[in-house]
Amino acid sequence: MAPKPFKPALIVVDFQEDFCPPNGSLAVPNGRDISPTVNSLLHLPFPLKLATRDWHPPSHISFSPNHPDTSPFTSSITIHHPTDPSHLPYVTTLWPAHCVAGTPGAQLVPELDAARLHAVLDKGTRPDLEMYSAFYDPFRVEDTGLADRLRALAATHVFVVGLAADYCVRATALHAVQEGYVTYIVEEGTRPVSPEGWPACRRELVDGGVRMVSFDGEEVA
Ligand code: VGL
Ligand code: ZN
Repeated sequence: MAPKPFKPALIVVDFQEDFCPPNGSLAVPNGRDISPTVNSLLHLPFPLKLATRDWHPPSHISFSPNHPDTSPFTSSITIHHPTDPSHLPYVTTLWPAHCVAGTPGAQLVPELDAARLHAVLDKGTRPDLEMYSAFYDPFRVEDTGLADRLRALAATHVFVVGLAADYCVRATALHAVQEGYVTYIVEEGTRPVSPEGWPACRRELVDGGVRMVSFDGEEVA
């Protein structure tokens, strides 16, 4: 059988004000520095270029202030399936309030060349679920439609960049592998919340089938 034609998709995850210094409520160290790499990739002829936004209601379950006697970054919470108790619950970290739908902190950063995107997908819109992946939450209750879009395109390869490397980029890349795509994270196009933990996380991603690559193309102005 002839090999499938090369159809790469680019996914820019959560490149939003709240994940960037200096004012983001959940600023990723040096998060804004990914913009030259992300924009260079956006200038390449990917047949599909998408961005996601973390887009939470104020009551979101991942916000530490919504849970008495908890602290962001160190406390965690158990999340149950909204209707079906046969699903295994999952434990997840609590964060400062961030990316509240419609607020300045939830906007895509102005450095991002958003005019080159085909679409922006919102995620984490339900108050009762955490959702790191650009595809779906761990129970697959909330689905952005990304998997359907990739199938409709007959995509073969998925390139992931954005914030944060160790949370939403990680989860998105692992789901892309599971969905059957040859999956890359372009390293200069992402930054982790926790630089200390990144080497171990990076190894885990490689072991999970994600290809870590470096971008050495020209930077765009
Ligand atoms: C993210 C923590 C909480 C991310 C989103 O985009 O990586 N991290 N919500
Ligand atoms: Zn979030």
